[in-house]
Amino acid sequence: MEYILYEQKEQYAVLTINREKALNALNSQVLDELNEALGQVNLEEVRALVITGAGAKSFVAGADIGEMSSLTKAEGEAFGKKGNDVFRKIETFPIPVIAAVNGFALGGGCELAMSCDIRICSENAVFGQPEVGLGITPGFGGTQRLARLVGAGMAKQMIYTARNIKAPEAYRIGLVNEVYAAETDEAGNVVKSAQEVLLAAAEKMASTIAKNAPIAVRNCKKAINDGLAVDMDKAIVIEEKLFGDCFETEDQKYGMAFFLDKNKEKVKEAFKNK
Ligand code: DAK
Repeated sequence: MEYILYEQKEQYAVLTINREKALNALNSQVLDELNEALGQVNLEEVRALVITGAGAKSFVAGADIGEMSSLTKAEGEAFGKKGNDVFRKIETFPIPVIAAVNGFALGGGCELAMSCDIRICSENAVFGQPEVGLGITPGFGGTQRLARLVGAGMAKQMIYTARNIKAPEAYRIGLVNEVYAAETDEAGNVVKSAQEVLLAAAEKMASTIAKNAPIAVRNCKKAINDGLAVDMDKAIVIEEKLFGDCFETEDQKYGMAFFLDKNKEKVKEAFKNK
């Protein structure tokens, strides 16, 4: 693939959008390759996925404006569907997906981050939905996911004004869970860039998730996503079913046996090859 780097690191993987010259803007090829790369994730082994952008300047600076500029209505709709399909694939991906936002996350870039389960960012990150300034509406789910994440009032303000926000404001409104700064020594020299600190944190989170029972983690993602789409009476039923689904699995038997049995080594040994 030309624009996607993918590295599996034991039980988690890092997917990098690698089109640094254009600040990782999403053209059709990037979207196609992203779709293909997701299809190739080994879900037998990988339990959490980190998505980031190449370089320290940009996560994804949006959909490719050059490519979009000459689209007809029909082509625009097809392009929107391509993006929506791949973002929805991320949102409903069986395992948790963490967006490590290392710089600009504008338009389609902000929308890509919002289709992930969790967003963390570097101190130089910038978020925004600048589409109305370009004569279009956010087309990859921005009007829907931003409103759900930060509330309708704040989403409307960001979308109508097309104003970009920096990392501290994104943190304040709940668009990101954490902001990471560069590490400096006593003299103030940078010993680790914010991007390095961010990626290390994203990988640590992915690895922590990967240590937990995989069926339970997957079912939690599904319960939260599916439950949010319906009213509470239906949501509780969704939770009940996914809760019940965990029973009789090796994960559940091991997790509970490990807690209950005083002889932890015996339990580990008994479940070693399961
Ligand atoms: N598309 C294409 N190229 C881009 C790009 C983009 N979104 N963003 C940056 N680049 C390219 C620049 O053209 C430049 O290329 P060269 O001139 O070097 O060839 C290179 O990346 C470096 O960018 P700059 O020279 O501009 O770098 P600066 O540091 O000066 O500025 C910036 C960085 C991020 C502030 C600036 O590049 C910028 O404003 N970029 C555009 C950001 C933006 O407006 N993004 C939103 C795009 S709209 C839909 C589906 C989806 C969408 C809409 C509808 N349908 C339903 C059909 C989504 C829309 C969007 O995402």
